[in-house]
Amino acid sequence: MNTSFTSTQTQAPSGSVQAMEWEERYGAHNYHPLPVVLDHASGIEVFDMEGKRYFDFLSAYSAVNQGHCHPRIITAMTEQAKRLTLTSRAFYNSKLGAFEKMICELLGYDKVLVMNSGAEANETALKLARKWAYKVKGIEKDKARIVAVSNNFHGRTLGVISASTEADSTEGFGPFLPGYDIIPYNNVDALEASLKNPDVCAFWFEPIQGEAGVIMPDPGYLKEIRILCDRYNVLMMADEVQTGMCRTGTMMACDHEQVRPDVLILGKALSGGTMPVSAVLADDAIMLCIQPGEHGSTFGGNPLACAVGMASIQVLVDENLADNAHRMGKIFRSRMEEIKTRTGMVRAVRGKGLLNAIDIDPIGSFSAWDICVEMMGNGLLAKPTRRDTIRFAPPLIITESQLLECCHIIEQSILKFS
Ligand code: IF1
Repeated sequence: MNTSFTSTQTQAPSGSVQAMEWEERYGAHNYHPLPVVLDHASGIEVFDMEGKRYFDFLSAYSAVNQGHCHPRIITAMTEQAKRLTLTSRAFYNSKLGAFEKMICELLGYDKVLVMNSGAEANETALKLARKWAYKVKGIEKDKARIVAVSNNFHGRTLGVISASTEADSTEGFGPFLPGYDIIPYNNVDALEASLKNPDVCAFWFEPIQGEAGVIMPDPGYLKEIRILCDRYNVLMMADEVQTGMCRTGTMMACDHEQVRPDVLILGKALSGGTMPVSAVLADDAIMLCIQPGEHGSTFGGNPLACAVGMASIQVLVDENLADNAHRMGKIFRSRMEEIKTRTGMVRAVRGKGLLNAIDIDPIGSFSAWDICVEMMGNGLLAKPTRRDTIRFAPPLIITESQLLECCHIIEQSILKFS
């Protein structure tokens, strides 16, 4: 084993080509990125190593809602980083209580459990639901079941992918965690039938399915979930890791139907894209089912994460980013509908706020990936979620003039294949 570092191991790549070569040679091949190497960013603009500018229409999968390197968030981060970054939860720290108070009062829950990644927050919610099943609902030990929906995405950990219906997420990773019932999304009858099983403790869903291709449920679906979960004494567990934090034009996507989940799962933009910060919110009857020593994480609730979390939430509120997402989203979808009519190459446009997607109707042999490569060449970054679906999710700070410029880039890129 090499125990002495040499100078070559601390060098920066000479440029994008070498950066990609190094990733190919030394990195796991668990992604297939677009061939662009990002080096610095501000707001909705990202720049590659050669200084070329791109408009970011992915926002790191909705983690950069506040815009890249938001000054207020970076200031909070750097000031806290010089003061105290990590204590573990073996001790109190001066930032966690303030963050917990702020987020619980803002979102209207008794308590919050702060974790790191979105997958960890979902795993935490699953464990909470099971604890509640045995301690409150009275389900027989080890019999609790959780209902999930097909085409779900909640993260990559084994407990989470055990409920996945996607081959990419599950193939070759078995055996899986038992105790899940899978039903179709957006199907109230199937939901009611599944909740009649007295061993069911929770219904776990995304208010809009992001990875599945920005799949929107019918109006009223969220309200129906709330009614049925109340009727059958089942926890309504909303994964708002991607749809939350103002992305869909309201603080949470469940707000569109004035629905309050029993368990609310957050991540991504909770940190403004600076570091992993996730959270699970619930009232005491649920949250206190977990007692000291039964769950935790080294970094969960660290003071740096809490300082960043408070600044990230403050930016969303102070800059009215939900309202901007709502207004800009309407303009974006109307421009996409125009492109659909004009080019005849777009099969569908859908979305809410600034979480949108188009289905490409490939006339020839080109795919959504080809269009994304073309858009990249024209200075806009987006990525397909399925073969023919492109998700568009810019930072929520985007202005109308930037949005219209980007719609022009999207249209020109699509027309290249007509
Ligand atoms: C990847 C997808 C998006 C999420 C929801 C939990 C998590 C995610 C609704 C887990 C994470 C990310 C993960 C990233 C790509 C991206 C993604 F394509 F994978 F599905 F956005 F749609 N709940 N989504 O969307 O949060 O543990 O990643 O912090 O894994 O490739 P995480």
